Amino acid sequence: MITNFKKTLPIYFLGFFLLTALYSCEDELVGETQIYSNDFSQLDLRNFNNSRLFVFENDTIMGFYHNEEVWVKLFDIPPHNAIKITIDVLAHDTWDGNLDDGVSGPDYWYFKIDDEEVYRTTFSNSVCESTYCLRQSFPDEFIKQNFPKEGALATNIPGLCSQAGVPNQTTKYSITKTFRHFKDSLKITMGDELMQTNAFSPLCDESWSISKIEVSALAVR
Ligand SMILES: [Ca+2]
Ligand SMILES: [Ca+2]
Repeated sequence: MITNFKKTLPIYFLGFFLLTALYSCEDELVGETQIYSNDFSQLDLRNFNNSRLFVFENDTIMGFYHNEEVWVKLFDIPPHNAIKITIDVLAHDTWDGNLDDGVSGPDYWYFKIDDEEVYRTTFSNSVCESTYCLRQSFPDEFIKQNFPKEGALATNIPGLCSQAGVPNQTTKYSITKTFRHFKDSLKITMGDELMQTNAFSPLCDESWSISKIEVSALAVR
């Protein structure tokens, strides 16, 4: 026993040292203040551009979009050095994920901070069988080969337009990302590059909506 203890003790010390080194490299959160929260239930579209609301599944949400951008500007943000953004996105109908055939995809969704793209992914509402499965990049950024609907917040929502009333044809995702940011104003732009050249109405074939945006100002050191 004593021999074993003597052998393993240095390994414990090494592990402790590595863990300490690892954590000391990470940012420490010392303050967090929520500065914005909008689930559109108050019909609040102040400082938005290209926004529109509709009721879907008894919920007022912003949408729906296909090859469009919508943005919101926030002002008078208290002093901070990072910003945390949560966006809840609904992917309606026949999203084709990473499919790269020049007709149906890829189907990208992205967002920008202060006009600079910071996040880009794809969503897929495809079935996934041994012979047919259109992969998506979410929960990672483009391009990763994840399963359709992977990382979703909810999948049991009917389609909206081309799949109206069909079960499980809208998928809801919640995306939370933290970025370095210092300015007292912030512009968040959400957009897509959807492709469906063979559809009579591409907007009806596949589209997206936003059900919630939350922003927190962070102090990290
Ligand atoms: Ca499609
Ligand atoms: Ca498509």
